[in-house]
Amino acid sequence: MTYTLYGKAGFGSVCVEAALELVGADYDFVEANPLGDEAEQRRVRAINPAGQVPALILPDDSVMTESAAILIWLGDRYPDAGLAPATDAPERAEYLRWMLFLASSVYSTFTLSDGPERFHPDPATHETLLAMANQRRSDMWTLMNDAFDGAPGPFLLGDSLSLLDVYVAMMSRWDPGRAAFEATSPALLPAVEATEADPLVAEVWARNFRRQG
Ligand SMILES: N[C@@H](CCC(=O)N[C@@H](CS)C(=O)NCC(=O)O)C(=O)O
Repeated sequence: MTYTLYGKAGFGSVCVEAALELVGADYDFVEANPLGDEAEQRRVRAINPAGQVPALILPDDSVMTESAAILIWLGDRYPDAGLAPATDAPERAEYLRWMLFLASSVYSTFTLSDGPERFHPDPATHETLLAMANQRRSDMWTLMNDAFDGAPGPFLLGDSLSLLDVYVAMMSRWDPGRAAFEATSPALLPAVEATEADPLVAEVWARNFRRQG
């Protein structure tokens, strides 16, 4: 059962890499830069027509994309790893809610940052678009932070690490940086720190976020 993960250090493949490590799956990592030159972008589009990573080739050779879907699928596919609430667990609804929130409301702001020209052709608008994407991201972190304020912890869904923690921890490292995340999301921070203290997660982080503390 070998997977192939297409990704790049520090990009959205990080959470899938961590999930594959945590479930104990065999996988090969193939470096693919969706923001690289035209040839590199063509290579990514050959795997994922959206031109994005992560993309995961499953053992049956089918292709899976969309980070939240991949995490949810892996969590369900390896129930013994205990990284996702079972379909009948009380935490399941909250797990799905926030996994999808992160993909649709937080990650989507990076889609704008990665290519504002895809949203408006006039370069004169891009500075404003980028500023609005940053503001929107900050607002969404605040909203999620408020929802988890006072939650028992130590992880977002309670006693044990889930792929929701891994997803948040990855995005906490992205623009505008960890200090900004700490300011907007103090209630999420303890779970992020507990996640990063997991030895397997720490190894993945060391490979992917070399320049950040
Ligand atoms: N909805 C996708 C978004 C993936 C995504 O935007 N990945 C970034 C790298 S972190 C990327 O490939 N950006 C290049 C682009 O959007 O053209 C997912 O959740 O997997």
